Amino acid sequence: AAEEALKSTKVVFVLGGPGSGKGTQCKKIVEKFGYTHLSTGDLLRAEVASGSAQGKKLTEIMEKGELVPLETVLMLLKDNMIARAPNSRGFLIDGYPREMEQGVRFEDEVRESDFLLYFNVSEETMTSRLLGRAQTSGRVDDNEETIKQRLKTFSENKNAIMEYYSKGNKMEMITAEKSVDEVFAEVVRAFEGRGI
Ligand code: B4P
Repeated sequence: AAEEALKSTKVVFVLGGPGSGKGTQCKKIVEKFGYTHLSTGDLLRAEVASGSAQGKKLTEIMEKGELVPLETVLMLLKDNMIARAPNSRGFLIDGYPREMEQGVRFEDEVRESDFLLYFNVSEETMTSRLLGRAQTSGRVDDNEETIKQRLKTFSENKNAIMEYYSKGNKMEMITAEKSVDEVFAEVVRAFEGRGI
């Protein structure tokens, strides 16, 4: 029944480079539209915090700014979606797909996405936001060296992903350079334009 519930829900992918404001905007979307927010980064950090053997491997990968294996992320997502589907009117899948193959596998094994929200912002802005957050976040990946690598990983994958979703008329591009509230106004327009 839970797997059935997934079929009738909505799925919005939320993508952007590290520090583009994905997590920040998702919190606001939840307040306004009541969606269920699942951040793959948060799910992975929770796995790390659980102290499992798998968690240790994940830390090493995240410290290097690389992508963790697709199977790991997809399984975490799927389990969480099934658990929460009965009480959800739709899902915001934040930080996913980070490589083309993640999107393809998700749509095969879970369900089709409704659209992809893409936060477009310059590398300079992303770097300065992440360095700002580094002062208080305690995250192993918020340091200059890892930020460089995260930006590189992102730029290697983004074109294929954007091309795929824009071809299917499924991409909503948001200019994310401005303040949190100004960016959110654009996000609201995108959601309303999609009839949500
Ligand atoms: P994430 O947790 O997704 O980290 P992130 O890209 O930095 O995004 P986050 O949502 O936290 O930050 P935001 O931009 O909102 O990923 C971490 C790592 O996990 C990855 O490197 C990878 O190793 C692994 N991973 C995650 N998903 C994966 C997947 N699908 N497959 C494989 N591996 C995966 O905010 C950043 C800062 O900017 C904040 O301090 C915020 O306050 C500030 N900010 C936001 N909007 C602003 C604005 N408009 N103006 C000024 N500041 C703003």
